[in-house]
Amino acid sequence: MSRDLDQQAIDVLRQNDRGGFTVPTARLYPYQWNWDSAFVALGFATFDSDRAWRELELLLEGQWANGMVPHILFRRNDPDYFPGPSVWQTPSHADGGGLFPSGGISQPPVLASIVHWLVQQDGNIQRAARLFDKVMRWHRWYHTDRVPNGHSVVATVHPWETGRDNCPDWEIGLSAMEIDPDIGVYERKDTDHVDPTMRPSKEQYDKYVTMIKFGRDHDWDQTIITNDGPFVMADPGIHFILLRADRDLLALAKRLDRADAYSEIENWIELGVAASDTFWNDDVGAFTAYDIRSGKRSDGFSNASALCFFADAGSEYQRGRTLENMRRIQSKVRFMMPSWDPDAPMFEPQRYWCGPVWPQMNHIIAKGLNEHGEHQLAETMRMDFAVLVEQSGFYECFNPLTGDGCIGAHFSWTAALWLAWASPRNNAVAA
Ligand code: 9WN
Repeated sequence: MSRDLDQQAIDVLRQNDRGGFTVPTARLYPYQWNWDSAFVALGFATFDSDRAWRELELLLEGQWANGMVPHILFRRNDPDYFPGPSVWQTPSHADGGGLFPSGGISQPPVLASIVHWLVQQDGNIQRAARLFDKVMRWHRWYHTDRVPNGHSVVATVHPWETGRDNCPDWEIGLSAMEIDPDIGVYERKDTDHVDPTMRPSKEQYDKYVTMIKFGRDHDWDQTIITNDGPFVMADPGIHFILLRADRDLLALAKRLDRADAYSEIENWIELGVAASDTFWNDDVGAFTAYDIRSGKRSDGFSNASALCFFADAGSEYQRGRTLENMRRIQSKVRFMMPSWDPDAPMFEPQRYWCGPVWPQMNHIIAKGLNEHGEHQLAETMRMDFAVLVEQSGFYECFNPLTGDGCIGAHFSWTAALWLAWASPRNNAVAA
């Protein structure tokens, strides 16, 4: 059974391979996505180490002159996806964009951690050395261009940048903004491919498109977008992933003997540790999102709240309360870790980031838990993910109450994390 699933997972990755880069799934997401590719590399690394590195190298081909690595790379136009390159209208290579059109925002920067783990596995320091400066420049972009004036926390300017698109966390920023009356008529494609009750609403899409229009109208000037854009919130997901990635980048710098980079990265880590407290919401007992402009805090526990362990952030008290929340949530669902608190308003077990379990989030949450001695909960998350795949297949995400697969099937990161993490073969490797 699991041997079959290993083979099926390899087949999914091969089928989604477009020649050195992987699409998340055919038709619904027909381009290369940023954090998807990083996780996908872990799957390739289990059977083709060269191909794993290639995935990351191709992702970095999309890097902009300012250092940003965009959330989507549009190597060629594909009418199956909205919003495509003609909507984003990002700068050409000559004007500071990447080698080809892309989105004008970024995504959670898990890449440095993945590069570090790949080197630990295959020792290929030459491949890592070739990526190092590019990853440094991306982190520098996050620590400068995405920090609003007068603040010390990395912001996010679009829910898509967080990778947790329609999480209820973003309602604070969304409800404070207006839909631009000039966004024009557009045709969504996602709801042609999958059940609309699993996807964001029309109003949310109008606001997502409004944010794109703002970027386009300002020639994708990231300083203007970060300071004056329609949506400026702080995401514990990006914050904790970046802090962990900074730590892994420092470890990588040491492995590569890049002493010239140490003090800059150490400074980022110091700032990141200090900024963690600004996410703490004592009423909830968790690190939650907040709106940079109004200071309003989200009152829900999301799977990003559980990433404090991964970042090695927070006090013993803060981590203890986070664990209490996770145990309460565990008693409410069959499968850990839902993306939104089942006790909070707006929980919907099948709607995207309002409830479903996400494989890549489970993986990094569990990694952090293991590193903090919470082995039982970490193993529950791994086993839950394994059962979800055995029961429903390689879906994008899963209903935490029933285990049904949601949205995209034959999904790349699900196949990759099956191979790299959940497959029983990994027990054999560890034993
Ligand atoms: C927008 C590709 C991406 C993931 C995100 C997920 C979803 C895109 C969309 O799909 O977002 O970036 O069109 O819905 O939310 O995390 O990277 O798999």
